Amino acid sequence: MPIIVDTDIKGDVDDVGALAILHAMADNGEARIAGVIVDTASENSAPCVDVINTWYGRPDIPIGTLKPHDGTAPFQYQGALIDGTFPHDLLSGVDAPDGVTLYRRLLAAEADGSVVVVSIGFLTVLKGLLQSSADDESALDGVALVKAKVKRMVVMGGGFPTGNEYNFYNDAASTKLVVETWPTPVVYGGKEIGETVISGRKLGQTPASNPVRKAYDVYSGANGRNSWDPTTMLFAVRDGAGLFKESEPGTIVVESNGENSWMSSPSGIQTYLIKTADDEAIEGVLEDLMIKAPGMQGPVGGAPGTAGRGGGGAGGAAASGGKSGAGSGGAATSGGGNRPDTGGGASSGGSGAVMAGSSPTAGGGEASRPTAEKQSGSDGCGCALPTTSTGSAASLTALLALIALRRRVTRN
Ligand SMILES: [Ca+2]
Ligand SMILES: [Ca+2]
Repeated sequence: MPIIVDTDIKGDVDDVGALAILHAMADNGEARIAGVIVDTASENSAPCVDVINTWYGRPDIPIGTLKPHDGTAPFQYQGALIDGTFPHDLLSGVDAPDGVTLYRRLLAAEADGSVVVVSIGFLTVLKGLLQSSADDESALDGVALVKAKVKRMVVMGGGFPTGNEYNFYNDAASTKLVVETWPTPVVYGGKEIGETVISGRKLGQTPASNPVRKAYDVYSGANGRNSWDPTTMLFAVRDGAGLFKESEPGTIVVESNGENSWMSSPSGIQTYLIKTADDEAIEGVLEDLMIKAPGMQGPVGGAPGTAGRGGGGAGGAAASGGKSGAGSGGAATSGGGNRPDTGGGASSGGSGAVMAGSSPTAGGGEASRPTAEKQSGSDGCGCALPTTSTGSAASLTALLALIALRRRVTRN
């Protein structure tokens, strides 16, 4: 299942958590990450995505971004991620392709009706996609291209049955256009879904070299964060999985100020999420994914981090088994994460503007939640997954060869 993530990774750390659990699920073979679109004007957002992708062994996942950039300094945890501590080669969003262009390229390369778009930020670039015209990427205009390629979109936004939520009101005009014209099914994860689900508190069990841990540390100490984006991501990949169900079909209604309401309708192609499990159960699933070492395909827990990062590429390769390109799309490759991004920089960080010193605890509020752990049944379990223990040396050798090849290709 090819996934395109649309993120405002900047102001809130739960975008980092959502990317982390997506990579963990990709390592399980549950999804393939086709690309990531940044919907903020921060030139520091795309490098943050590249840091996370690189940590998980997928350094070449295409990343596009809203343009032009606003020239703002790295914000809060952004500074800690891109100060050179964590490897990545996309050093600025300036070097990333335009988000609409990349959307069109990614969609054109995928099989008809296959793509899941996960929007965990503003709908600004999505508006641009819907308003786009035929170009070198595709002969279809934006609406037709989405209709052909996108199976469904899952959106963190709004509140249900009524709401007034940040992702929606921050760019209300884009929100209104997208929700009123998106031509395929949409599932909305409202603010109320992730509001009381706290995740990220177990990241201290992972290596200090884990940028996800670092981002959460900088943002909120060991207190975790509300899980608006992670819950939405979890549903996008796993559907209900005993944790969520969809509402009756209907249509979302968004006012010009971004407030939303809901109209049930048997002919509607939109739904919103309803929780069917308690928050602790959802937290357990999210935490297990969030602390899963890159590339590991076995159970979580037990000396996280000892697996190192070498297996990441193997996970990426395994994740590419979904439907790929056949029958439609163009010449672009469809292997998970093997397409070169356009980041030109060769070195991996090393300098850059370091803003890490200041670490205001933005967001605030949720620290009041008691940290007493309820050991949910899923902790340390991950039971169903097989442990593959053979062939690791051989696969490591193959992986190193693959990395060497990829470097040559990427660097021209
Ligand atoms: Ca990269
Ligand atoms: Ca977000």
